[in-house]
Amino acid sequence: MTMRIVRCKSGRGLRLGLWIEDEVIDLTYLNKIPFNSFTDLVVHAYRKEISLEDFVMEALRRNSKDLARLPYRELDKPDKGGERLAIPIDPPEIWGCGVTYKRSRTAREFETGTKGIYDLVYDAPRPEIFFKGTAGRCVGPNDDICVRGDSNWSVPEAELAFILGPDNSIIGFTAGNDVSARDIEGENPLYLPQAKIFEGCCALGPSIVTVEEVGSEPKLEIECQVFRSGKSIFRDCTNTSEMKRSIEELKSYLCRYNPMPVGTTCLTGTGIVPPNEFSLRDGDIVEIRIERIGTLRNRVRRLETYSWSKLNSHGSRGFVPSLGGF
Ligand code: DO4
Ligand code: MG
Repeated sequence: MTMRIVRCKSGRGLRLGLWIEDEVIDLTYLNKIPFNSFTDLVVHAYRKEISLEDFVMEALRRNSKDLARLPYRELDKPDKGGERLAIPIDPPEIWGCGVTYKRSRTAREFETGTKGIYDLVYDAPRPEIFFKGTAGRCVGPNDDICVRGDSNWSVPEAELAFILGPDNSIIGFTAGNDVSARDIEGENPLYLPQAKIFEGCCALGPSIVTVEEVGSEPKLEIECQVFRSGKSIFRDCTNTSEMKRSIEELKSYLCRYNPMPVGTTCLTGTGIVPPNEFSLRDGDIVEIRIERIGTLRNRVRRLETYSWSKLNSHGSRGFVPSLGGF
């Protein structure tokens, strides 16, 4: 049994859930304590000096009869009302690692026509780490990811993401889509922040698998598939065992001289790159499946004009307290 944490949203606010097999159990109130987020659970267990797993399992045993349950497949649907999956965490900061797989190095060399810097960073002791965004730019399962209106060559990047807890510990993993504008980075690598950070530039979900479940250096299958007008137009797979660097190495560079708030999420780089002639289009559906985490599905929306109100539509994810089960 894999222990996976999800969140669900409805008109009544956000709820925390435990996804076991094909059902989701409402964890928002355990032992009469409200848990609004995965990090609340982690911090609670940390203070009690017990493992997260033991805390949740014990609370389930005690509260089992009172906890609402829903089939997972009923929650994994686009935002059309009713209970549905939400982003599993609101990361205060999202960071990304680059050129951690050979495939990514080759892709960067092609798009920039530059060999040196990507070769060097692939082999250097210090990894490439960049700022990717904030919760307000990030979406959850079945939300829209965006491509920039000033890019004609944008791609999904399917990546394992780790989540930091107290004392820079890794507390769990989720799937991430590091949507990137290859033409903008390709024009000049100094444009990297513009290639990486924009409205809807990152998706996370559908669940968080705990570090107790998969270990601190998990070896997991990653698959990325893109559908256009209902047909699969791209599909490829990799495994995190193909990564050049360890998770520990990435985390230690990320946290050097850099205080990380609890919940910071870091994408570990892509090992899947679509063919060079491929670009995402408005209406495409991107699916990223990571073993033990699930399938993160998002529709693509092309941003034509800059709009502050649209930017805000991804931004307000604060918890709205609500009582009752699913
Ligand atoms: O150098 C640019 C970033 C590369 C990246 O995001 C990746 O390898 O996943
Ligand atoms: Mg990436």
